Amino acid sequence: MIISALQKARAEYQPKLPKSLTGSVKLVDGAATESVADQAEIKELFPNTYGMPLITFEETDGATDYPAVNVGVILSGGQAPGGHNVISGIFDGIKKINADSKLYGFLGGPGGLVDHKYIEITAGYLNGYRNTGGFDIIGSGRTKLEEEAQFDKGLEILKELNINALVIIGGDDSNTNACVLAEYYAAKNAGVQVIGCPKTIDGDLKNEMIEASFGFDTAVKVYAELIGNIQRDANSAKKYWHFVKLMGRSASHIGLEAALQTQPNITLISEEVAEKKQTLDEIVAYMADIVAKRAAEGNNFGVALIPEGLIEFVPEMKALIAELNDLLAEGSAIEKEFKMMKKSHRLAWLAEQLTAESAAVFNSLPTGIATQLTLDRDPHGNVQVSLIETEKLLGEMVKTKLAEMKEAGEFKGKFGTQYHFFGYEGRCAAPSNFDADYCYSLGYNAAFLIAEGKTGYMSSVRNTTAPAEEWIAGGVPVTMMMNMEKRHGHMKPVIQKALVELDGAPFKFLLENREKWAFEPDYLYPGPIQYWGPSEVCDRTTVTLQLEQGKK
Ligand code: FBP
Repeated sequence: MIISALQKARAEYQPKLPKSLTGSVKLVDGAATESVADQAEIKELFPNTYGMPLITFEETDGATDYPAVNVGVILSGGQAPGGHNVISGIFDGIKKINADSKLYGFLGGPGGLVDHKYIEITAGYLNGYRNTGGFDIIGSGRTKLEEEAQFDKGLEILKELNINALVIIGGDDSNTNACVLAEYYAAKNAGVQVIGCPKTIDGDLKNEMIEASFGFDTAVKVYAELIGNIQRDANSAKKYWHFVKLMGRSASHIGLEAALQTQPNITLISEEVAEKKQTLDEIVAYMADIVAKRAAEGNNFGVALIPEGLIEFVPEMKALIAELNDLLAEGSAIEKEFKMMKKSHRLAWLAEQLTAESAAVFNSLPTGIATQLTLDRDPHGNVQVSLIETEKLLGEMVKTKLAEMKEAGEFKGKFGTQYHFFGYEGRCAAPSNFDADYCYSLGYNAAFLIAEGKTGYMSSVRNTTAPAEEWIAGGVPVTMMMNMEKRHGHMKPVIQKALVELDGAPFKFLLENREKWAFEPDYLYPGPIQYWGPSEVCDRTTVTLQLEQGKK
Protein backbone atom coordinates (compact mmCIF):
# COMPACT_ATOMS: atom_id res chain seq x y z
CA MET A 1 0.00 0.00 0.00
CA ILE A 2 1.34 3.47 -0.90
CA ILE A 3 0.83 6.01 1.87
CA SER A 4 1.65 9.70 2.15
CA ALA A 5 4.48 11.00 4.33
CA LEU A 6 1.93 12.44 6.75
CA GLN A 7 0.10 9.11 7.00
CA LYS A 8 3.40 7.36 7.65
CA ALA A 9 4.44 9.77 10.37
CA ARG A 10 0.94 9.78 11.85
CA ALA A 11 0.86 5.97 11.98
CA GLU A 12 3.75 6.14 14.42
CA TYR A 13 1.96 8.53 16.79
CA GLN A 14 1.38 6.94 20.18
CA PRO A 15 -1.85 8.37 21.56
CA LYS A 16 -1.82 9.63 25.11
CA LEU A 17 -3.75 7.92 27.91
CA PRO A 18 -5.03 9.11 31.26
CA LYS A 19 -2.34 8.32 33.85
CA SER A 20 -4.79 6.10 35.73
CA LEU A 21 -4.88 3.64 32.83
CA THR A 22 -1.16 3.37 32.20
CA GLY A 23 -0.23 0.96 34.99
CA SER A 24 -2.20 -1.40 37.20
CA VAL A 25 -5.78 -0.26 37.50
CA LYS A 26 -8.20 -0.25 40.43
CA LEU A 27 -11.97 0.11 39.99
CA VAL A 28 -13.65 2.55 42.36
CA ASP A 29 -17.44 2.50 42.64
CA GLY A 30 -19.17 5.85 42.96
CA ALA A 31 -22.72 6.67 43.92
CA ALA A 32 -25.68 4.67 42.64
CA THR A 33 -27.39 6.38 39.71
CA GLU A 34 -30.89 7.35 38.61
CA SER A 35 -32.09 8.07 35.08
CA VAL A 36 -32.37 11.77 34.17
CA ALA A 37 -36.17 11.47 34.12
CA ASP A 38 -38.99 8.90 34.21
CA GLN A 39 -37.15 6.83 36.84
CA ALA A 40 -39.96 4.40 37.63
CA GLU A 41 -40.60 3.42 34.00
CA ILE A 42 -36.94 3.05 33.14
CA LYS A 43 -36.20 1.05 36.28
CA GLU A 44 -38.97 -1.34 35.33
CA LEU A 45 -37.70 -1.73 31.78
CA PHE A 46 -34.08 -2.28 32.86
CA PRO A 47 -34.24 -4.39 36.05
CA ASN A 48 -30.68 -5.71 35.57
CA THR A 49 -28.89 -2.57 34.42
CA TYR A 50 -30.71 0.26 36.21
CA GLY A 51 -29.26 2.14 39.17
CA MET A 52 -25.70 0.83 38.81
CA PRO A 53 -22.94 3.03 40.28
CA LEU A 54 -20.66 5.40 38.43
CA ILE A 55 -17.21 3.95 38.01
CA THR A 56 -13.76 5.54 38.00
CA PHE A 57 -10.46 3.81 37.44
CA GLU A 58 -7.51 4.72 39.63
CA GLU A 59 -3.87 3.70 39.65
CA THR A 60 -2.85 0.99 42.06
CA ASP A 61 0.43 -0.62 43.09
CA GLY A 62 -1.10 -4.05 43.31
CA ALA A 63 -0.83 -6.25 40.24
CA THR A 64 -4.11 -7.26 38.59
CA ASP A 65 -4.61 -10.60 36.97
CA TYR A 66 -7.39 -10.73 34.41
CA PRO A 67 -8.36 -13.74 32.28
CA ALA A 68 -8.23 -13.45 28.48
CA VAL A 69 -11.37 -11.99 26.85
CA ASN A 70 -12.80 -12.27 23.37
CA VAL A 71 -14.40 -8.99 22.36
CA GLY A 72 -16.57 -8.02 19.39
CA VAL A 73 -16.75 -4.45 18.13
CA ILE A 74 -19.37 -2.67 15.98
CA LEU A 75 -19.25 0.76 14.35
CA SER A 76 -22.75 2.19 14.09
CA GLY A 77 -24.12 5.14 12.09
CA GLY A 78 -22.31 8.01 10.43
CA GLN A 79 -18.54 8.15 10.32
CA ALA A 80 -16.67 10.25 12.89
CA PRO A 81 -12.93 10.89 13.06
CA GLY A 82 -11.21 8.65 15.60
CA GLY A 83 -13.21 5.43 15.26
CA HIS A 84 -10.09 3.53 14.26
CA ASN A 85 -8.38 4.73 17.42
CA VAL A 86 -11.23 3.49 19.60
CA ILE A 87 -10.64 0.07 18.04
CA SER A 88 -6.85 0.40 18.52
CA GLY A 89 -7.47 1.32 22.16
CA ILE A 90 -9.74 -1.69 22.72
CA PHE A 91 -7.17 -3.97 21.04
CA ASP A 92 -4.21 -2.67 23.05
CA GLY A 93 -6.28 -2.62 26.24
CA ILE A 94 -7.45 -6.23 26.03
CA LYS A 95 -3.93 -7.37 25.05
CA LYS A 96 -2.51 -5.53 28.06
CA ILE A 97 -5.08 -7.20 30.29
CA ASN A 98 -4.16 -10.60 28.89
CA ALA A 99 -2.05 -11.27 25.82
CA ASP A 100 -4.33 -14.14 24.79
CA SER A 101 -7.35 -11.86 24.35
CA LYS A 102 -8.87 -11.53 20.87
CA LEU A 103 -10.79 -8.82 19.02
CA TYR A 104 -13.41 -9.45 16.33
CA GLY A 105 -14.94 -6.73 14.19
CA PHE A 106 -18.49 -7.11 12.87
CA LEU A 107 -18.67 -5.83 9.32
CA GLY A 108 -20.84 -3.05 7.94
CA GLY A 109 -22.40 -1.92 11.22
CA PRO A 110 -24.90 -3.65 13.54
CA GLY A 111 -26.13 -5.71 10.57
CA GLY A 112 -22.80 -7.59 10.66
CA LEU A 113 -23.69 -9.08 14.04
CA VAL A 114 -27.10 -10.24 12.85
CA ASP A 115 -25.76 -11.59 9.55
CA HIS A 116 -22.69 -13.17 11.15
CA LYS A 117 -20.24 -11.15 9.05
CA TYR A 118 -17.00 -10.54 10.90
CA ILE A 119 -13.21 -10.56 10.81
CA GLU A 120 -10.62 -11.11 13.49
CA ILE A 121 -8.70 -7.88 14.00
CA THR A 122 -5.03 -8.75 14.35
CA ALA A 123 -2.09 -6.51 15.25
CA GLY A 124 -0.85 -6.49 11.65
CA TYR A 125 -4.28 -5.62 10.21
CA LEU A 126 -4.81 -2.86 12.76
CA ASN A 127 -1.45 -1.20 12.16
CA GLY A 128 -2.56 0.23 8.83
CA TYR A 129 -5.45 2.04 10.53
CA ARG A 130 -3.94 3.59 13.67
CA ASN A 131 -4.56 7.36 13.90
CA THR A 132 -6.39 7.42 10.56
CA GLY A 133 -9.87 8.81 9.88
CA GLY A 134 -12.77 6.82 8.50
CA PHE A 135 -14.58 3.68 9.56
CA ASP A 136 -13.24 1.53 6.73
CA ILE A 137 -11.45 -0.87 9.05
CA ILE A 138 -14.71 -2.81 9.44
CA GLY A 139 -17.28 -0.46 7.90
CA SER A 140 -20.38 1.02 9.50
CA GLY A 141 -24.12 0.88 8.88
CA ARG A 142 -27.44 2.24 10.06
CA THR A 143 -29.27 -1.06 10.74
CA LYS A 144 -31.07 -0.61 14.03
CA LEU A 145 -30.41 -3.36 16.54
CA GLU A 146 -33.67 -3.38 18.45
CA GLU A 147 -35.56 -6.62 18.01
CA GLU A 148 -35.20 -9.77 20.07
CA ALA A 149 -34.89 -11.89 16.94
CA GLN A 150 -31.79 -9.83 16.02
CA PHE A 151 -30.39 -10.17 19.54
CA ASP A 152 -30.83 -13.96 19.45
CA LYS A 153 -29.29 -14.23 15.98
CA GLY A 154 -26.35 -12.16 17.22
CA LEU A 155 -25.96 -14.37 20.26
CA GLU A 156 -25.44 -17.40 18.01
CA ILE A 157 -22.28 -15.94 16.50
CA LEU A 158 -21.11 -14.47 19.81
CA LYS A 159 -21.33 -17.96 21.32
CA GLU A 160 -19.64 -19.55 18.33
CA LEU A 161 -16.68 -17.15 18.64
CA ASN A 162 -16.71 -17.41 22.42
CA ILE A 163 -17.12 -13.64 22.66
CA ASN A 164 -17.58 -12.35 26.21
CA ALA A 165 -18.25 -8.72 25.40
CA LEU A 166 -19.46 -6.45 22.64
CA VAL A 167 -18.46 -2.80 22.25
CA ILE A 168 -20.97 -0.71 20.28
CA ILE A 169 -19.55 2.56 19.00
CA GLY A 170 -22.39 4.88 18.07
CA GLY A 171 -24.59 7.89 18.75
CA ASP A 172 -27.52 8.27 21.15
CA ASP A 173 -29.82 5.79 19.39
CA SER A 174 -27.12 3.14 18.95
CA ASN A 175 -26.11 3.45 22.59
CA THR A 176 -29.74 3.23 23.66
CA ASN A 177 -29.98 0.00 21.68
CA ALA A 178 -26.67 -1.18 23.19
CA CYS A 179 -28.23 -0.82 26.61
CA VAL A 180 -31.39 -2.67 25.56
CA LEU A 181 -29.10 -5.45 24.32
CA ALA A 182 -27.08 -5.42 27.57
CA GLU A 183 -30.31 -5.78 29.53
CA TYR A 184 -31.58 -8.58 27.27
CA TYR A 185 -28.35 -10.59 27.54
CA ALA A 186 -28.15 -9.97 31.30
CA ALA A 187 -31.76 -11.14 31.79
CA LYS A 188 -30.96 -14.25 29.76
CA ASN A 189 -27.72 -14.91 31.59
CA ALA A 190 -26.18 -15.09 28.15
CA GLY A 191 -22.68 -14.34 29.41
CA VAL A 192 -22.15 -11.41 27.03
CA GLN A 193 -21.45 -7.93 28.33
CA VAL A 194 -22.28 -4.86 26.24
CA ILE A 195 -20.35 -1.59 26.49
CA GLY A 196 -21.17 1.62 24.58
CA CYS A 197 -18.88 4.28 23.25
CA PRO A 198 -20.00 7.89 22.47
CA LYS A 199 -19.57 8.74 18.80
CA THR A 200 -21.01 11.43 16.52
CA ILE A 201 -19.67 14.53 14.83
CA ASP A 202 -23.01 16.16 15.72
CA GLY A 203 -21.89 16.60 19.35
CA ASP A 204 -25.39 15.87 20.67
CA LEU A 205 -24.45 12.87 22.82
CA LYS A 206 -23.10 14.65 25.85
CA ASN A 207 -23.96 15.23 29.47
CA GLU A 208 -22.36 15.62 32.85
CA MET A 209 -20.43 12.34 32.48
CA ILE A 210 -19.80 12.38 28.71
CA GLU A 211 -18.09 15.68 27.97
CA ALA A 212 -18.00 15.22 24.20
CA SER A 213 -18.86 12.67 21.57
CA PHE A 214 -15.75 11.75 19.65
CA GLY A 215 -15.25 13.12 16.16
CA PHE A 216 -16.86 16.48 16.96
CA ASP A 217 -13.48 18.08 17.67
CA THR A 218 -11.88 17.06 14.37
CA ALA A 219 -14.93 17.55 12.16
CA VAL A 220 -15.55 21.11 13.37
CA LYS A 221 -11.88 21.97 13.05
CA VAL A 222 -12.04 20.88 9.41
CA TYR A 223 -15.18 22.97 8.81
CA ALA A 224 -13.64 25.93 10.65
CA GLU A 225 -10.58 25.74 8.41
CA LEU A 226 -12.83 25.78 5.31
CA ILE A 227 -14.98 28.62 6.66
CA GLY A 228 -11.85 30.60 7.53
CA ASN A 229 -10.59 30.12 3.97
CA ILE A 230 -13.95 31.26 2.61
CA GLN A 231 -13.87 34.31 4.88
CA ARG A 232 -10.44 35.21 3.48
CA ASP A 233 -11.83 34.84 -0.03
CA ALA A 234 -14.90 36.90 0.79
CA ASN A 235 -12.73 39.57 2.39
CA SER A 236 -10.37 39.57 -0.60
CA ALA A 237 -12.86 39.55 -3.49
CA LYS A 238 -15.50 41.52 -1.57
CA LYS A 239 -18.25 40.40 -3.94
CA TYR A 240 -20.06 37.38 -2.52
CA TRP A 241 -22.20 36.40 0.38
CA HIS A 242 -21.33 32.79 1.24
CA PHE A 243 -24.20 30.78 2.71
CA VAL A 244 -22.71 27.74 4.47
CA LYS A 245 -24.87 24.88 5.70
CA LEU A 246 -23.26 22.66 8.34
CA MET A 247 -24.10 19.08 9.32
CA GLY A 248 -25.37 18.26 12.77
CA ARG A 249 -28.93 16.97 12.26
CA SER A 250 -31.29 18.60 14.78
CA ALA A 251 -28.54 19.99 16.99
CA SER A 252 -26.58 23.16 16.16
CA HIS A 253 -23.43 22.33 18.15
CA ILE A 254 -21.35 22.15 14.96
CA GLY A 255 -22.64 25.51 13.71
CA LEU A 256 -22.11 27.10 17.11
CA GLU A 257 -18.57 25.78 17.53
CA ALA A 258 -17.66 26.67 13.93
CA ALA A 259 -18.89 30.22 14.62
CA LEU A 260 -16.84 30.46 17.82
CA GLN A 261 -13.76 29.39 15.87
CA THR A 262 -14.28 31.73 12.89
CA GLN A 263 -16.54 34.67 13.93
CA PRO A 264 -18.69 34.96 10.78
CA ASN A 265 -21.22 37.74 10.06
CA ILE A 266 -24.34 35.62 10.59
CA THR A 267 -24.83 32.48 12.69
CA LEU A 268 -28.24 30.87 12.89
CA ILE A 269 -28.89 28.46 15.76
CA SER A 270 -31.89 26.15 15.38
CA GLU A 271 -32.55 25.91 19.10
CA GLU A 272 -32.80 29.72 19.30
CA VAL A 273 -35.17 29.80 16.33
CA ALA A 274 -37.38 27.26 18.12
CA GLU A 275 -37.26 29.15 21.41
CA LYS A 276 -38.19 32.46 19.75
CA LYS A 277 -40.68 30.70 17.45
CA GLN A 278 -39.14 32.57 14.52
CA THR A 279 -40.89 32.18 11.20
CA LEU A 280 -39.01 31.74 7.93
CA ASP A 281 -39.90 35.34 7.02
CA GLU A 282 -38.47 36.63 10.29
CA ILE A 283 -35.21 34.74 9.75
CA VAL A 284 -34.98 36.07 6.21
CA ALA A 285 -35.69 39.63 7.41
CA TYR A 286 -32.92 39.30 10.03
CA MET A 287 -30.43 38.14 7.41
CA ALA A 288 -31.47 40.73 4.81
CA ASP A 289 -31.14 43.49 7.38
CA ILE A 290 -27.49 42.52 8.06
CA VAL A 291 -26.79 42.29 4.32
CA ALA A 292 -28.30 45.75 3.78
CA LYS A 293 -26.47 47.36 6.70
CA ARG A 294 -23.16 45.90 5.56
CA ALA A 295 -23.88 47.09 2.02
CA ALA A 296 -24.50 50.60 3.32
CA GLU A 297 -20.89 50.52 4.62
CA GLY A 298 -19.70 49.35 1.19
CA ASN A 299 -19.37 45.69 2.26
CA ASN A 300 -21.27 43.65 -0.29
CA PHE A 301 -19.94 40.40 1.09
CA GLY A 302 -20.17 38.21 4.14
CA VAL A 303 -20.46 34.70 5.53
CA ALA A 304 -23.56 33.12 7.05
CA LEU A 305 -23.60 29.78 8.91
CA ILE A 306 -26.77 27.71 8.81
CA PRO A 307 -27.30 24.49 10.79
CA GLU A 308 -28.65 21.65 8.63
CA GLY A 309 -31.61 20.97 10.90
CA LEU A 310 -32.80 24.60 10.89
CA ILE A 311 -36.00 24.23 8.93
CA GLU A 312 -37.27 21.55 11.27
CA PHE A 313 -37.28 24.20 14.02
CA VAL A 314 -39.17 26.90 12.11
CA PRO A 315 -42.75 26.53 13.39
CA GLU A 316 -44.59 26.49 10.04
CA MET A 317 -41.96 24.19 8.48
CA LYS A 318 -42.01 21.91 11.53
CA ALA A 319 -45.76 21.48 11.13
CA LEU A 320 -45.38 20.85 7.39
CA ILE A 321 -42.58 18.31 7.90
CA ALA A 322 -44.57 16.49 10.61
CA GLU A 323 -47.51 16.17 8.21
CA LEU A 324 -45.26 15.00 5.39
CA ASN A 325 -43.57 12.46 7.70
CA ASP A 326 -46.99 10.98 8.52
CA LEU A 327 -48.25 11.04 4.94
CA LEU A 328 -45.07 9.60 3.46
CA ALA A 329 -44.41 7.03 6.21
CA GLU A 330 -42.88 3.96 4.60
CA GLY A 331 -45.54 1.55 3.36
CA SER A 332 -48.47 3.97 3.80
CA ALA A 333 -51.13 4.10 1.08
CA ILE A 334 -50.26 7.72 0.30
CA GLU A 335 -46.57 6.92 0.00
CA LYS A 336 -47.32 4.10 -2.43
CA GLU A 337 -49.58 6.27 -4.56
CA PHE A 338 -47.06 9.13 -4.45
CA LYS A 339 -44.26 6.91 -5.71
CA MET A 340 -46.36 5.39 -8.51
CA MET A 341 -47.35 8.81 -9.81
CA LYS A 342 -45.63 10.71 -12.63
CA LYS A 343 -42.98 12.97 -11.08
CA SER A 344 -44.48 16.10 -12.64
CA HIS A 345 -47.82 15.53 -10.80
CA ARG A 346 -46.48 14.56 -7.42
CA LEU A 347 -46.07 17.92 -5.65
CA ALA A 348 -49.47 19.33 -6.60
CA TRP A 349 -51.17 16.06 -5.59
CA LEU A 350 -49.30 15.92 -2.27
CA ALA A 351 -50.28 19.54 -1.50
CA GLU A 352 -53.93 18.46 -1.75
CA GLN A 353 -53.37 15.90 1.01
CA LEU A 354 -52.01 18.52 3.43
CA THR A 355 -53.94 20.81 5.77
CA ALA A 356 -54.64 24.26 4.29
CA GLU A 357 -51.88 25.94 6.38
CA SER A 358 -49.21 23.41 5.44
CA ALA A 359 -50.32 23.34 1.81
CA ALA A 360 -49.84 27.12 1.64
CA VAL A 361 -46.29 26.78 3.03
CA PHE A 362 -45.53 23.82 0.75
CA ASN A 363 -46.76 25.67 -2.34
CA SER A 364 -44.69 28.75 -1.45
CA LEU A 365 -41.43 26.77 -1.50
CA PRO A 366 -39.16 26.61 -4.54
CA THR A 367 -39.84 23.33 -6.41
CA GLY A 368 -36.38 21.95 -5.63
CA ILE A 369 -36.84 22.37 -1.88
CA ALA A 370 -40.41 21.01 -1.93
CA THR A 371 -39.12 17.94 -3.76
CA GLN A 372 -36.28 17.48 -1.26
CA LEU A 373 -38.86 17.43 1.55
CA THR A 374 -40.52 14.44 -0.10
CA LEU A 375 -37.40 12.28 -0.44
CA ASP A 376 -37.11 8.95 1.41
CA ARG A 377 -37.22 9.17 5.21
CA ASP A 378 -34.34 7.91 7.41
CA PRO A 379 -34.65 4.67 9.45
CA HIS A 380 -36.35 6.68 12.24
CA GLY A 381 -39.04 7.93 9.84
CA ASN A 382 -37.66 11.48 9.76
CA VAL A 383 -36.89 13.69 6.81
CA GLN A 384 -33.16 13.56 5.96
CA VAL A 385 -32.14 17.12 6.70
CA SER A 386 -28.75 16.70 5.06
CA LEU A 387 -30.59 16.39 1.70
CA ILE A 388 -32.44 19.70 2.01
CA GLU A 389 -30.70 22.70 0.53
CA THR A 390 -31.68 25.13 3.29
CA GLU A 391 -28.76 27.39 2.39
CA LYS A 392 -30.22 27.87 -1.11
CA LEU A 393 -33.74 28.34 0.20
CA LEU A 394 -32.57 31.11 2.52
CA GLY A 395 -30.32 32.66 -0.13
CA GLU A 396 -33.18 32.85 -2.63
CA MET A 397 -35.57 34.24 -0.04
CA VAL A 398 -33.05 36.88 1.09
CA LYS A 399 -32.58 37.86 -2.57
CA THR A 400 -36.33 38.36 -2.97
CA LYS A 401 -36.51 40.35 0.26
CA LEU A 402 -33.60 42.57 -0.80
CA ALA A 403 -35.32 43.26 -4.13
CA GLU A 404 -38.35 44.52 -2.18
CA MET A 405 -36.08 46.58 0.06
CA LYS A 406 -34.40 48.06 -3.02
CA GLU A 407 -37.79 49.18 -4.33
CA ALA A 408 -38.44 50.85 -0.99
CA GLY A 409 -35.00 52.49 -1.05
CA GLU A 410 -33.80 50.46 1.95
CA PHE A 411 -31.06 48.56 0.11
CA LYS A 412 -28.62 50.08 -2.29
CA GLY A 413 -25.98 47.38 -2.60
CA LYS A 414 -25.34 44.17 -4.54
CA PHE A 415 -26.09 40.63 -3.42
CA GLY A 416 -24.17 37.79 -5.09
CA THR A 417 -24.31 34.38 -3.46
CA GLN A 418 -22.17 31.26 -3.20
CA TYR A 419 -23.53 28.15 -1.51
CA HIS A 420 -21.68 25.45 0.44
CA PHE A 421 -22.60 22.40 2.46
CA PHE A 422 -19.93 21.06 4.81
CA GLY A 423 -20.45 17.65 6.35
CA TYR A 424 -18.86 14.76 4.52
CA GLU A 425 -15.62 16.78 4.22
CA GLY A 426 -15.00 16.42 7.95
CA ARG A 427 -16.47 13.07 8.94
CA CYS A 428 -13.47 10.98 7.93
CA ALA A 429 -10.67 13.46 8.49
CA ALA A 430 -7.52 12.19 10.19
CA PRO A 431 -8.28 12.71 13.88
CA SER A 432 -6.90 15.77 15.64
CA ASN A 433 -4.54 15.04 18.52
CA PHE A 434 -7.51 15.49 20.84
CA ASP A 435 -9.65 12.92 19.03
CA ALA A 436 -6.69 10.56 18.52
CA ASP A 437 -6.00 10.59 22.28
CA TYR A 438 -9.63 10.74 23.41
CA CYS A 439 -10.72 7.86 21.17
CA TYR A 440 -7.77 5.68 22.09
CA SER A 441 -8.52 6.34 25.76
CA LEU A 442 -12.23 5.54 25.32
CA GLY A 443 -11.31 2.20 23.73
CA TYR A 444 -8.60 1.36 26.25
CA ASN A 445 -10.97 2.25 29.07
CA ALA A 446 -13.68 0.03 27.55
CA ALA A 447 -11.24 -2.88 27.80
CA PHE A 448 -11.01 -2.34 31.57
CA LEU A 449 -14.80 -2.11 31.92
CA ILE A 450 -14.95 -5.47 30.15
CA ALA A 451 -12.19 -6.97 32.31
CA GLU A 452 -14.13 -5.87 35.38
CA GLY A 453 -17.23 -7.71 34.15
CA LYS A 454 -19.34 -4.58 33.54
CA THR A 455 -22.31 -4.39 31.21
CA GLY A 456 -24.75 -1.61 30.27
CA TYR A 457 -22.02 1.02 30.78
CA MET A 458 -20.72 3.67 28.41
CA SER A 459 -17.00 4.30 28.35
CA SER A 460 -16.41 7.73 29.88
CA VAL A 461 -13.30 9.92 29.84
CA ARG A 462 -13.65 13.27 31.59
CA ASN A 463 -11.70 16.41 32.56
CA THR A 464 -10.78 16.67 28.90
CA THR A 465 -9.65 20.30 28.86
CA ALA A 466 -6.76 19.25 31.15
CA PRO A 467 -3.68 17.47 29.73
CA ALA A 468 -4.48 13.85 28.80
CA GLU A 469 -2.51 12.48 31.78
CA GLU A 470 -5.08 14.11 34.07
CA TRP A 471 -8.17 12.79 32.29
CA ILE A 472 -10.56 10.78 34.46
CA ALA A 473 -11.43 7.36 33.06
CA GLY A 474 -14.40 5.26 34.08
CA GLY A 475 -17.89 4.17 33.18
CA VAL A 476 -21.38 5.61 33.31
CA PRO A 477 -24.51 3.43 33.32
CA VAL A 478 -26.37 4.09 30.07
CA THR A 479 -29.70 4.02 31.92
CA MET A 480 -28.55 7.13 33.80
CA MET A 481 -28.80 9.16 30.56
CA MET A 482 -32.27 7.94 29.62
CA ASN A 483 -35.77 9.37 29.59
CA MET A 484 -39.01 8.29 27.92
CA GLU A 485 -39.78 9.78 24.50
CA LYS A 486 -42.36 9.18 21.80
CA ARG A 487 -40.91 7.27 18.85
CA HIS A 488 -43.08 5.94 16.00
CA GLY A 489 -46.13 6.68 18.12
CA HIS A 490 -44.93 4.74 21.23
CA MET A 491 -43.20 5.86 24.42
CA LYS A 492 -39.67 4.43 24.47
CA PRO A 493 -36.66 4.68 26.77
CA VAL A 494 -33.97 6.67 24.94
CA ILE A 495 -30.79 8.54 25.78
CA GLN A 496 -31.70 12.20 26.10
CA LYS A 497 -30.37 14.14 23.11
CA ALA A 498 -28.26 17.18 24.03
CA LEU A 499 -29.31 20.20 21.98
CA VAL A 500 -27.60 23.59 22.29
CA GLU A 501 -28.48 25.08 25.68
CA LEU A 502 -29.48 28.70 25.32
CA ASP A 503 -28.38 29.45 28.88
CA GLY A 504 -25.07 27.63 28.38
CA ALA A 505 -21.74 29.47 28.20
CA PRO A 506 -21.02 28.69 24.48
CA PHE A 507 -24.30 30.14 23.22
CA LYS A 508 -24.06 33.12 25.58
CA PHE A 509 -20.60 33.87 24.20
CA LEU A 510 -22.02 33.86 20.68
CA LEU A 511 -24.87 36.12 21.75
CA GLU A 512 -22.49 38.64 23.32
CA ASN A 513 -20.45 38.87 20.12
CA ARG A 514 -22.73 38.09 17.20
CA GLU A 515 -23.84 41.66 16.54
CA LYS A 516 -20.23 42.89 16.57
CA TRP A 517 -19.13 40.09 14.23
CA ALA A 518 -21.93 41.02 11.83
CA PHE A 519 -20.44 44.40 11.06
CA GLU A 520 -16.84 44.68 12.20
CA PRO A 521 -14.04 42.85 10.38
CA ASP A 522 -13.35 40.28 13.06
CA TYR A 523 -12.93 37.09 11.05
CA LEU A 524 -10.73 34.35 12.48
CA TYR A 525 -8.76 32.05 10.18
CA PRO A 526 -8.02 28.87 12.15
CA GLY A 527 -6.07 27.14 9.34
CA PRO A 528 -5.59 23.37 9.08
CA ILE A 529 -5.37 20.94 11.97
CA GLN A 530 -1.78 20.72 13.23
CA TYR A 531 -0.31 17.52 14.64
CA TRP A 532 3.19 18.62 15.64
CA GLY A 533 4.15 21.91 17.22
CA PRO A 534 3.25 23.94 20.29
CA SER A 535 0.64 22.28 22.47
CA GLU A 536 -1.61 25.37 22.46
CA VAL A 537 -1.88 24.94 18.69
CA CYS A 538 -1.95 21.15 18.38
CA ASP A 539 -3.81 19.98 21.47
CA ARG A 540 -6.36 22.75 21.86
CA THR A 541 -9.87 21.52 22.53
CA THR A 542 -13.05 23.03 21.10
CA VAL A 543 -14.10 26.47 22.30
CA THR A 544 -17.38 24.86 23.38
CA LEU A 545 -15.55 22.56 25.82
CA GLN A 546 -13.36 25.39 27.09
CA LEU A 547 -16.36 27.62 27.75
CA GLU A 548 -18.36 24.80 29.31
CA GLN A 549 -15.49 24.03 31.66
CA GLY A 550 -14.79 27.67 32.50
CA LYS A 551 -11.40 27.61 30.77
CA LYS A 552 -12.04 30.64 28.55
P1 FBP B 1 -24.57 10.01 13.25
O1 FBP B 1 -25.64 10.71 14.01
O2 FBP B 1 -24.88 8.62 12.90
O3 FBP B 1 -23.23 10.15 13.91
O4 FBP B 1 -24.41 10.77 11.85
C1 FBP B 1 -24.18 12.12 11.77
C2 FBP B 1 -24.43 12.70 10.41
O5 FBP B 1 -23.19 13.05 9.81
C3 FBP B 1 -25.36 13.92 10.47
O6 FBP B 1 -24.65 15.10 10.78
C4 FBP B 1 -25.98 13.93 9.10
O7 FBP B 1 -27.26 14.52 9.08
C5 FBP B 1 -26.12 12.45 8.79
O8 FBP B 1 -25.11 11.80 9.52
C6 FBP B 1 -25.97 12.14 7.33
O9 FBP B 1 -26.23 10.78 7.16
P2 FBP B 1 -25.73 9.91 5.91
O10 FBP B 1 -24.31 9.54 6.19
O11 FBP B 1 -26.61 8.73 5.98
O12 FBP B 1 -25.85 10.75 4.69
